[in-house]
Amino acid sequence: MELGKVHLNLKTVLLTMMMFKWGIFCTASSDKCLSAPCHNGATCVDNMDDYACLCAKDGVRFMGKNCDELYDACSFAPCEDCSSTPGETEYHCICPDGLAGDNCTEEVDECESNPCSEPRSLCVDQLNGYFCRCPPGSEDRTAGHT
Ligand SMILES: [Ca+2]
Repeated sequence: MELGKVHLNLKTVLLTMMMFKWGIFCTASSDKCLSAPCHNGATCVDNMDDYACLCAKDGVRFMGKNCDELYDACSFAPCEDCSSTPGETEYHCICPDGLAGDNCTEEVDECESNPCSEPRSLCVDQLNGYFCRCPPGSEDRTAGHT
């Protein structure tokens, strides 16, 4: 009784192994890469029931599921006004007035050029501008309120 059970289990294991070997348990979709869906030198990676294309990283760059669209760096850029050359990874943000930096995140210091003069010598930086005021403790003699 005990011996027969072990024998049956061994047969089941062997049969299962053979079925894998014959490809009975393999799904037809496991060879998605055979049709070479990836373009422009991309590498195809088989998933369970799909494929993924790893686009080539040298030369002209591509994107999209099949790496058949020219890379658009601006679609990943954090700025609204952007320019780029299709196929290249660099982008250029066109910043609104008063902002600067690669991603337009830096505020321009309009006071940097020391635009204020006596008596309103204190420059106060604003977004896209500045104003001049008197230093604390001094009187504004040009304001006309005497
Ligand atoms: Ca500013």
